[in-house]
Parts: sequence; C-alpha cells; structure tokens
Amino acid sequence: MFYILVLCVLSYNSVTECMANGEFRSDYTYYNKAGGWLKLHMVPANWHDARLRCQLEGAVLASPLNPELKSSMIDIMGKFDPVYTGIHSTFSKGDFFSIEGVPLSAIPAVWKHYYVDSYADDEGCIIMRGNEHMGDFKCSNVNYFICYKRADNKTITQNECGTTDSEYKLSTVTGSCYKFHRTPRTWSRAYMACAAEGGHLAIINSQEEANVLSEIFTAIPKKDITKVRGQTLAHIGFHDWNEHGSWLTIHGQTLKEAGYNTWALHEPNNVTGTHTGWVGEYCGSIYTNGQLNDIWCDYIIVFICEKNPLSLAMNWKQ
Ligand SMILES: *[C@@H]1O[C@H](CO)[C@@H](O)[C@H](O)[C@H]1NC(C)=O
Ligand SMILES: *[C@@H]1O[C@H](CO)[C@@H](O)[C@H](O)[C@H]1NC(C)=O
Ligand SMILES: [Ca+2]
Ligand SMILES: [Ca+2]
Repeated sequence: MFYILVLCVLSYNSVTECMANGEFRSDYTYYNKAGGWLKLHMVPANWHDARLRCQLEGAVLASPLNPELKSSMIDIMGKFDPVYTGIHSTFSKGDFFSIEGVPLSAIPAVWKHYYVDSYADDEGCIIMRGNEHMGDFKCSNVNYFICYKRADNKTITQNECGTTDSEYKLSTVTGSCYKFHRTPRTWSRAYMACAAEGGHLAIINSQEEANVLSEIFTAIPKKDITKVRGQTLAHIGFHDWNEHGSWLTIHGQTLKEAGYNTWALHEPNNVTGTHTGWVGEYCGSIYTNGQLNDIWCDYIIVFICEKNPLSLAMNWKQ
C-alpha cells in the first residue's frame, strides 16, 4: 500500500526524528500510481523556462506518458489548468516527442476541441487540460507546469545537505552547503539555478565564509572557467537592486550587515564593456581569492550556490 517506508528514531535530545526512506525533495509529492514524485508549479512560465526549471530541480517537465501518470497529473493540477506537458517539437517542426523521447503517437492523448494544428506554423509545445484534452501552443506563451521524478525502484536518499544532488558539499566551518556551477550563466539564470536546487546564490557572511568560497573556487581547474577580461570570476548573491552604487545581498542586507565587505583592489569599478557596449556593472561576483567585484549582469560566467541543509530536507522533528 505505502511505497515509502517512514523510519522514526529517538535521537539524543529526546525528540522523535522521522526520515522517509526513499524521498526526493520536500516540495515534491509521491504518487503511487505515477511511480514517482510530482510538483505543480503555480507560477506560469514559457515552455523553455518550464523545462529548464524542472531539469534544475532534478526532474523532467511531466508528460502524460501512460494513463496512471496522466491521472496523477490531473489530480495535482487542480484549478491550475492548463499545464504545459514536456511534449514539444522545438528541435524540428512537426516532430513531437516528450522530454524522455516518447513520440506523440505513443502517448494516450485526447484530442477534442484542441488538436495539433501547428497554427501559424509556430506552435511547437503541447498543453493538457484538467479534462484530458490536449493541444499545441506557441512555446513563448506562459502556462502552469508539472515536474516529474520517476522512482525507478531505486531508493533515493538525501545527503547531509538535504538534497539528492551530490555536488552540494557541507562546510563544517559555516554549516552551509555549497555547489560550484561550472556551466556558466547570466546572473539572473544563475539565481534561478540556485533557487531550483533549494538554495540561493552564495551570500558571504564572514571572512571565514569568504575563505571557504575561495578554497572551492581555487580548487576548480582554471581551464574549466570562463575568463572575464583575463580575470576569473563567479557570480554570487549580491546586487545593486537597480539603486546604482548601493549594494545589498539578495536577502536585503547591506554587505556590512551581512558580515563581509571586502572589495578587491579598484573595485567596484563599474566598467563599460568596450566590445559588448554593456554599460554599468550592477551584479555581484567574487574573484578566486574571495574578494568582491561588480560585474555585468548579462555576463555569462560560473557561479556558486549556497544551501541550508534543512531546505528540501525530508527529516523533521516533532
Ligand atoms: C520495479 O519493480 C517492479 C516490482 O518488483 C517490477 O515489476 C518492475 O519491472 C520494476 N521496474 C523497473 C523499472 O525496474
Ligand atoms: C555606472 O556607469 C553607468 C554608465 O556610465 C552610469 O550610468 C551609472 O550611474 C554608473 N553607476 C555608478 C554607481 O557609478
Ligand atoms: Ca552564507
Ligand atoms: Ca568590476
């Protein structure tokens, strides 16, 4: 009946700690009939962002691949109707597949008032309604969406960072977990990636934490890192919040209040990119030595996420 085994142990401080064995993330719900976890995203997104957000969460943009999964999707959808499915033809017009590669013809779809008509030649993404009806939409439209993580019969366990993502490592110095992202992104997309992982762009709260980030950054082979004007930089969690010259962390504190205010020599220097024409550096980054730098927000560089081990964690105290 119950797929998930819940283990409870009496811990040293006499509170009962329970851990669901085989849990993915606390923001996902296990659906027995779907054979996996689902999460409804109630903030609509265009299809490409929906797909990326599911991927960054460690899941896939859900498609009604079989009647059980479809029924679970309709259950979780509720009034957030319609949802994007993972079925798309964004690689080649007319070739519709789910993210997993299942062709549209193999999907138990109901075509009634909607159908795949490729209207105006630019409808490459499939939505589903609560009444099972499906149709194709322009991928730039925004819709609700559902992410799916198949259970695969394997026991999925969270690590000490409260995530199934093994790239998060706990620092005993700060009590936070960190992940260095080698895939470069703009500051805003970096923010999105960290948020999807249950964390945030790293916020430096002490010289000790700056040293921890510097150690992580220094350990990455230089050849793996995009250089900016000959310098190696990573996005972190501070920004001028469009009040040019006044820097706050992404959690709203001044750098001084947050506990670390050490700019690199000659920074912030608000450079204008002579080649790119980019004006003003309004986003936060660090050099490998952990010192602060202002950077163009659209500059695509590596970044560091920080995560509280309790965010997304499945064990709780009562
Ligand atoms: C999962 O386990 C069930 C029951 O043991 C089995 O029938 C099924 O084939 C397994 N699925 C996978 C993907 O291994
Ligand atoms: C940064 O440079 C831009 C372009 O010259 C300017 O508009 C802006 O006010 C500058 N910001 C600061 C804080 O000096
Ligand atoms: Ca921190
Ligand atoms: Ca700068």
